[in-house]
Amino acid sequence: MSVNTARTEPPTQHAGLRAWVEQIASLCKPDQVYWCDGSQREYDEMCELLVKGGTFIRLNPAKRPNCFLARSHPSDVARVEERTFICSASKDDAGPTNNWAPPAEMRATLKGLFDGCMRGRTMYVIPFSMGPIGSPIAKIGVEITDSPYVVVNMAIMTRSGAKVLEALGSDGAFIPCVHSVGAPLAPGQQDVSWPCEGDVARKYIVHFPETHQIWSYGSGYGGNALLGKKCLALRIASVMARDEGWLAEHMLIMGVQAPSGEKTYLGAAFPSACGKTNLAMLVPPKGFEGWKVLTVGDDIAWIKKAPDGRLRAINPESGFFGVAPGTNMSSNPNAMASVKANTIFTNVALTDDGDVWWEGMDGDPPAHVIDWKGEDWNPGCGRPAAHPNARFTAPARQCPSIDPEWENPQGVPISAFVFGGRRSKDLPLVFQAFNWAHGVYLAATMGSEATAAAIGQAAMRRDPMAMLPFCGYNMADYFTHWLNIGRRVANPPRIFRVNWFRKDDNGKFLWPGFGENMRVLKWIVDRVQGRGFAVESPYGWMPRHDDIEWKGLDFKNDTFYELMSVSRSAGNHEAQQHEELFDRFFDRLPKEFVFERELLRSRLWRSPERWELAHE
Ligand code: TSX
Ligand code: MN
Repeated sequence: MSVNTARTEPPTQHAGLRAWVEQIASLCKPDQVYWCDGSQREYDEMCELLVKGGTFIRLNPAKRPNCFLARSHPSDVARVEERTFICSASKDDAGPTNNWAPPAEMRATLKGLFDGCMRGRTMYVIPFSMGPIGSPIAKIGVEITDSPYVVVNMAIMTRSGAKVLEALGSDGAFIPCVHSVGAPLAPGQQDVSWPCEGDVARKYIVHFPETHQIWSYGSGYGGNALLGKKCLALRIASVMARDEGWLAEHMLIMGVQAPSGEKTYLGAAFPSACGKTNLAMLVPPKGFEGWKVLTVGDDIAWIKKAPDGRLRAINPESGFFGVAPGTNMSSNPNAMASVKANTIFTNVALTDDGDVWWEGMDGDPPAHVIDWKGEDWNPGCGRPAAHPNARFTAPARQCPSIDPEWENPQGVPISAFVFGGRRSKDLPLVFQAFNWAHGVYLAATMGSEATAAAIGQAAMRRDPMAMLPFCGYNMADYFTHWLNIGRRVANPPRIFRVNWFRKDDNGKFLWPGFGENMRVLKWIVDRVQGRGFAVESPYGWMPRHDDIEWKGLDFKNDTFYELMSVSRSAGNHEAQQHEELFDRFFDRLPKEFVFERELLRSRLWRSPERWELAHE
């Protein structure tokens, strides 16, 4: 591999940055150092380099212009939560939901692993901004990596290169991120198409929350390697947000525009496999002519109090790193349009005409493809063609529903927070919290069912605010921080819970979901704007059938009441589970949560076994 040697000299006068890069280079011992400038020319050269090295396959330019396919090592296909560490000085500051190791011990381990880990490779320096450059909410990071795959993905997912160095100046603050695939090359040793550490016990995704440092070793995939995303924008940013009085959340940001032109922005958090990207890019259904959903972000929101006292949010990313399987023209036409060009596909299937394919794409499966492992595949062979966690990396600006305001450095004003999980029973389609503290409780008790493949049974996983794998400190303190935020802002956003996934007794989905979710969004917007009607239920404020816009959909009264019903025994079981969830935080848990749980029990006590909305 050869790169332009002109870029081995540091193109910055920032003494701290230059010293840090020198220090990492002397530890990792790469063949050369390359400072990324973030130009299109550099991106094109790097992709060409990846094609020559066998990591990338250029897709058919007539079908997917400027698109590439990468196949990872079969052992390196997802984030490694069991190897993710929060190394705070005190174990209690990481909390019971994070892996913890003593910082000094971990630093010694990392020193050993990184010593000489880039031999035979180029060390790339990527200055990047999370958020529009110069935004008062944005932060600058610098990722050092030995993976050119990371360089080109970071070029899509973040604003990176020379313009970031310029913003950093000679003494600006940056978050240092060190990444290595952990596969040094001996002199003359042939590289492989996806170098990584094969032994999962030697992979490390490490965060030092007190010093804002990130070290990642052994994996080249997604959140393990693109350190601006989960590591910086969530785990480290959540710590900075606690200390500086803002929120770093695992949320999509969307605008709902009414025919009148009125625009209402929401932040929404869902655990994985709930269709967050689909919601962010929703296409309004029949009956909603003149309405628009506008996408600001699909994964992460940084939310800060503006000078007027209201909360405003930015999307710190500039691309989508979305799950490909299940994405099609009916589930998400805007995502399909976003990946038409200039996109990197990872672990999807390659068609005979040089295009991509995955399970759940429109139309019949092709008669033959090369699967994500590089092997021949046909519809009857019994294996998936794309890995279930196969991804696309696409520029956000290519999304047809992207909001004209998506790069506003001041962010967009947030009027509501929506939290939702995948719950096949007991939880209604939508309800609104009685107040901020109740809403924080609803968010913290969110959970989702993941099918345990072995028994085909749904197992509930609580995932407070969808932040369980992403909070860089003790989650009890995180709940307290949320409670505090509500006291500090003017007009705190209203808080809602949704559940698109409730099933009837025959196992059939009660709610059509997808574009039809617009009807729920409209009720949320009406509530926020002070014109929506609701009744009180044990869980929160709920719409009656008449309070939802049904134009264009024939949705029966009785089905709606089944979808919205609350069972007292199920509610009590739920409250019991909340208690078990929160017990592990001991006395660090905010007292409000104990009282919210007892208030829930009191409301259930006063309700009939099966609480139903009054039929009109
Ligand atoms: O993304 C989904 N959303 C949100 C869309 C804006 N999915 C896919 C989840 C996997 C990522 C959904 N699946 C949604 C949903 O609202 N709802 C469902 C469940 C469902 C699936 C199929 C049907 C209905 C509901 N089909 C028919 O009714 C014909
Ligand atoms: Mn995510």
